[in-house]
Amino acid sequence: MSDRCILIGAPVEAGTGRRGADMGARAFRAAGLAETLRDLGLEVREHGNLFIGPVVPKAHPNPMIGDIAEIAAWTEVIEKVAYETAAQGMPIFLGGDHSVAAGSIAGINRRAVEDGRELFVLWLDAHSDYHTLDTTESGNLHGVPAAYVTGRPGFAGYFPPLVAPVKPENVCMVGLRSVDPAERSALDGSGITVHDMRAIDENGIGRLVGSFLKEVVVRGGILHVSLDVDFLDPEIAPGVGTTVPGGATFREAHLVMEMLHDTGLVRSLDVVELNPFLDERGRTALLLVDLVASLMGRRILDRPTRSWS
Ligand code: 5AB
Ligand code: MN
Ligand code: MN
Ligand code: MN
Repeated sequence: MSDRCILIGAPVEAGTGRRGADMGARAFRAAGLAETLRDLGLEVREHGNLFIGPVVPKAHPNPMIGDIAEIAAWTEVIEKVAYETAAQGMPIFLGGDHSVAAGSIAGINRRAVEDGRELFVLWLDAHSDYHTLDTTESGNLHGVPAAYVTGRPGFAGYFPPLVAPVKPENVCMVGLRSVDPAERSALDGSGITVHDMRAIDENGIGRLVGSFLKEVVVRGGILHVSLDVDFLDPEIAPGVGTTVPGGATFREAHLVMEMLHDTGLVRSLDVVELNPFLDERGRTALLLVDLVASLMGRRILDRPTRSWS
């Protein structure tokens, strides 16, 4: 874990069906993200918000898909910044909808492969986001990034070419409770580890995440965390477009963040899908700042360092 955080705003909302996610990055800043990280003794570099120029619309045979050219342009910009900033510190991508992760993870893994490192991804989400362009029924491209970054077919000619796909075996999804039929059958046998809410109820989130983290340690990997706000229960995190009841609790989410910090393996982070237009007096933004603080080392009490191997 680097002592230098690089905050990168990615005001993308063309990947969702609801307006307002493009204000997410602003809300994280208003909720005091930079100040909170500095209070933890970290250096914070503000990269500002990314932008794309005008794009030429492009059609896809799937008639539900709308803004594919815009998301492709965002993916290209974000990929480049991810690749560059991964060599300078810990990039934190402030979404924007989850299509941001198509670019962030692609660029982070391009850097990892170049450095001879094995990248693992912890995907914290109510959804698996494992649709291809052909299987998405909503046409909302925040539902495809996990498929794109793991190299599922059908993106060529629409999304930027993927230099380095992440191995599906290196991806662990936690918190799932809304998976479409096409995603479900594609996940089966994909190699991706999936823990739905029932698995969390039965086993405890600490045990499930702990065994994944142990595997990353044993295999000498590094970790990217992709945190979709809807991983959290909507009762505590209402500021998101795609609420699904029965999500992670306050303590479950903090525990994951605290465990991630203890491993020292996290090199990059997405915090996505925050929609300030739907939030209540900033409470979702404030909760996310606190979760990032736990990930970056805030703790209740000091405790002996756990051995992960
Ligand atoms: B999110 C759904 N599977 O394809 C679809 O919020 C939801 O980034 C996608 O996880 C949710 O539209 C995307 C029904
Ligand atoms: Mn998502
Ligand atoms: Mn989601
Ligand atoms: Mn969502």
